[in-house]
Amino acid sequence: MNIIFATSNLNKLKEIENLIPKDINLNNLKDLNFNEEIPENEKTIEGNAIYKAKFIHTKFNVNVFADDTGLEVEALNGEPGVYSARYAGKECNSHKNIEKLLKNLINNKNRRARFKTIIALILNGKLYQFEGIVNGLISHSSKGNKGFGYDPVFVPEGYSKSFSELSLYEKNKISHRSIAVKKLISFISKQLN
Ligand code: ITT
Repeated sequence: MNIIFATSNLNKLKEIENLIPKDINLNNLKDLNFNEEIPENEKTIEGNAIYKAKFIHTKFNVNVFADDTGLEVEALNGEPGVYSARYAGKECNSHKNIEKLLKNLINNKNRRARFKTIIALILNGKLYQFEGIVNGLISHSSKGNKGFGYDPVFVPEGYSKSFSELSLYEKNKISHRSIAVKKLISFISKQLN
């Protein structure tokens, strides 16, 4: 079966490539010659995931899934959440987003946070959703050089290292994205059999 992963984030693509079994032929937006950013204007992570999947399905009429992910920090009432990508404003990048996050949490003892991924799948015209959550703590400074986004400041529950200090293999054992992707694969595999 052919399926498109509707993302322009190559790190996400790299993370999930190893998880997808051989009987699912994973393609990406470049394979469709689509090089634009899909707009993300919805107010929820679910809304953005569904919007991205529907956008590509409407344009290309293909089986497609999209991932929207947010970092929800308890002491910040769930922020940056759906605004994780542009937390530090329009001209932001991961470094600036992390800087703002650490500043907003300065002197705050409650470091509890979670990553939440929603995958929206459109298979044969029908919409399905899969969720993955990992709990953890926000560290006081960036640690490690692997991964992407907020990985340098996210220490998953039960670990003393940040996601950026873990290998891709180790992150994939426990991450929000891998939990959602495993549910997606299990669902698709049942449709194939
Ligand atoms: P898409 O093309 O798939 O939309 P994106 O980078 O815009 O790619 P999201 O909106 O889902 O993806 O991501 C929101 C933000 O959360 C963005 O700043 C990412 O860097 C960050 N993020 C997403 N997944 C992450 C992960 O596994 N670890 C750390 N940060 C992550």
